[in-house]
Amino acid sequence: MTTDTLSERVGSDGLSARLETAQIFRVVEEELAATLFIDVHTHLFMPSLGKLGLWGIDELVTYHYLEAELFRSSRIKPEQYWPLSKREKADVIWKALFVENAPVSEATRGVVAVLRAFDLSTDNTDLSQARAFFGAQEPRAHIRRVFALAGISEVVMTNDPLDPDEAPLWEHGADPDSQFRPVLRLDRILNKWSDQWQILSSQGYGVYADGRGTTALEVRRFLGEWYARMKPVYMACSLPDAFAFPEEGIRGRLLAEAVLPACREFGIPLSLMIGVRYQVNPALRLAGDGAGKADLRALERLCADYPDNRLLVSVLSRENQHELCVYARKFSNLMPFGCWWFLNNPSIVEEITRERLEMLGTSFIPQHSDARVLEQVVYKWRNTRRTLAPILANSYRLLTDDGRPVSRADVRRDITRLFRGNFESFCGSR
Ligand code: RAT
Ligand code: ZN
Repeated sequence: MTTDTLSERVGSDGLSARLETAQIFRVVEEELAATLFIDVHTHLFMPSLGKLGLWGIDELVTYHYLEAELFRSSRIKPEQYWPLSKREKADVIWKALFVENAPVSEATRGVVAVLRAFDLSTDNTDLSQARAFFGAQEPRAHIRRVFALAGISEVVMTNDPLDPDEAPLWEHGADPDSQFRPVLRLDRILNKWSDQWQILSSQGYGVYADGRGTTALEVRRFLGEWYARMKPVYMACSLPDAFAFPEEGIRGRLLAEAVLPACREFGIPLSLMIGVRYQVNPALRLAGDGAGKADLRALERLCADYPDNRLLVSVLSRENQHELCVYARKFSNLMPFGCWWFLNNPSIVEEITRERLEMLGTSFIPQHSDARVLEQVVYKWRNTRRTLAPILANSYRLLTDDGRPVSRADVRRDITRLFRGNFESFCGSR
């Protein structure tokens, strides 16, 4: 249901009327369902970026979250798995995680919920019915249907200008799409400089392996050119648990002398996703990263020393969540967002979201999907709504108990702020 149709049904009196305690949960559920969210971080791609955009059952079943689970429930070894075709991989995972075991993990349940959303069987022993269904979809109409099922109006992409498959598409003028907002992702530049600097150098930028001379200025010029090409809503980088700032290394220098000044110049935030332990098991490839507790004093320095930069921050370790809230209370240029990757499970989302509401009110962005496969937004946003409804309702119940009545208009304003307004105002787009 759209917000408009809901308000017609409710009427303006109903909007401002005090809610009885017994009504609160239902109203929160209705408002969560009626609000179209902005998905502030995904790995989805707009149609003009062609084959980069993943969708359909074989991609859903071979999501790297499921690949990690495969090696726990099957005897297959990574070296036997990787040479298989995409279909063969999906068949192996389906058999191990969906046929021979009950798909109770968050990532496996997600596939079940997607099948159900499209009225497909959820307990078939093979994927033929689902393959026939997804194979018959027209991509653009399918995207519209998926967004409607997920209750989202737009998604934010992850666009790396040094990705050899992606960069040429932008250079040839990929058609923008208002439902897919670009993000200038800096992982290759900031985390893999020793492999990447020669690519910039070969493109005519005066950069050096050790970062001397014109390097930082030239990286800034590179960012400026990509800003003009992509019009990103923010720049972004994932960072290890050992991230430190300030630091003498190349990453610290490029951050201070190229990235932060460029973000200030363009008036956009920098998103930092802190706490990855890259490739703790390289045999698992994309599924081989782990998580570690970071020293958030690096974030304290960034917030304090760069008050004119805005930082959108997600931290991967559960142990860092409370500190992140404390820092957000100190620095209004810090916006916590999402329950990222290993945290996107109902038990942990519940804990983190309650803590954030208690410490920050509605001044944070509760969740992003991190979807890599289009249809994942259906289950990820469904799960977010399901987990958040009782948490929000409980906050309003406590508030009512403490003496402040709550109306549907309050609930609508808060949900809109959490899932749209905070992002829009932090990114300067509204
Ligand atoms: O959650 C994920 O899919 C991870 O693999 C990462 O991509 C992470 O979200 C990131 O953006 O670095
Ligand atoms: Zn991501």
